[in-house]
Amino acid sequence: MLKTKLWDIEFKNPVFLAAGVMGETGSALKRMAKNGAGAVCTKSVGIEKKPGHNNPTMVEVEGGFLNAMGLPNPGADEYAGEIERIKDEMKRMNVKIIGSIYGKNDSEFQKAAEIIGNYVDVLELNISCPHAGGGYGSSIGQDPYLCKNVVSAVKDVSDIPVIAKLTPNVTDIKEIANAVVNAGADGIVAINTLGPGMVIDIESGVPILGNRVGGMSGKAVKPIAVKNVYDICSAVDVPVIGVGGITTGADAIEFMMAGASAVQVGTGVYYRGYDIFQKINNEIEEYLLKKDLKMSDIIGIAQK
Ligand code: RRO
Repeated sequence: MLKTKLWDIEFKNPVFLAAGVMGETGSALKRMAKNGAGAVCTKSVGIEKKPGHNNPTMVEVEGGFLNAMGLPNPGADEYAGEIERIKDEMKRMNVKIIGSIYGKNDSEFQKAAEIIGNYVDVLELNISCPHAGGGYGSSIGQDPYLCKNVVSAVKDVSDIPVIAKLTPNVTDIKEIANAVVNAGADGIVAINTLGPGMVIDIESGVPILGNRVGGMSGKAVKPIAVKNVYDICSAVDVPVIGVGGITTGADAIEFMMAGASAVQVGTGVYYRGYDIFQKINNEIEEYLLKKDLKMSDIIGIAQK
């Protein structure tokens, strides 16, 4: 009932692990797979090892979390080894792997794609981190010209689906969606975290995050994510994966009604535990059974 075909890949269900949460090691990915995710996405990986920002890298706020992890990762070559170790078991469980990659220019994205692309089912381009600095992240995702160049550079060296993860911190999300799709993106993931924002400790007067500012995730960003997905789906004709504050089956259904073909869960893992994937799948199934509907009946109905 929950089987979802995107491109020529069949996913056992449409509830995936989002980039950045529980994705720093192969064993963490495997754990999410065992808890019912239809696919798991790696932490964003670049061509070189990066230590990330100083602690604290995450702080809870009303309605969500603010994070500035700072792209910590062991580099593409070493991360490829992490995936290699879990590959067979993921196949046995029928859970697909999405490799999230980042870079500061076309050639860095291309190199990361050439390495990670050999180990995963789908490549997700992170052009949207709101606090990455150094030419990474949303400085690419806010500029349609840079978006187009990164996507076409990666498409030139890839024979698996390439999807772009977009930032909500733009004036015209449809313009960005059109730019990545015209450059050959096979799908879109929306949204990355909102902001950046800041939380200040009023005893010391010092911003709490080590990086001072960070991206907002969790329940409070959900309406913004739903609207972005809705707008993107009205502008382009590729599969869209919705992400941003999804905690329940009802949340996932809302994204599907906006037009998403699948969803990703990140911060929700902190609210409902590792088995959130199984829980959301059960809740979607209960809804569909109760209403006597199929998933294809609800995808995009809010567009009508
Ligand atoms: O590592 C991070 O700080 C981070 C990344 Br790469 C991202 O894309 N989004 C986010 O909120 N944090």
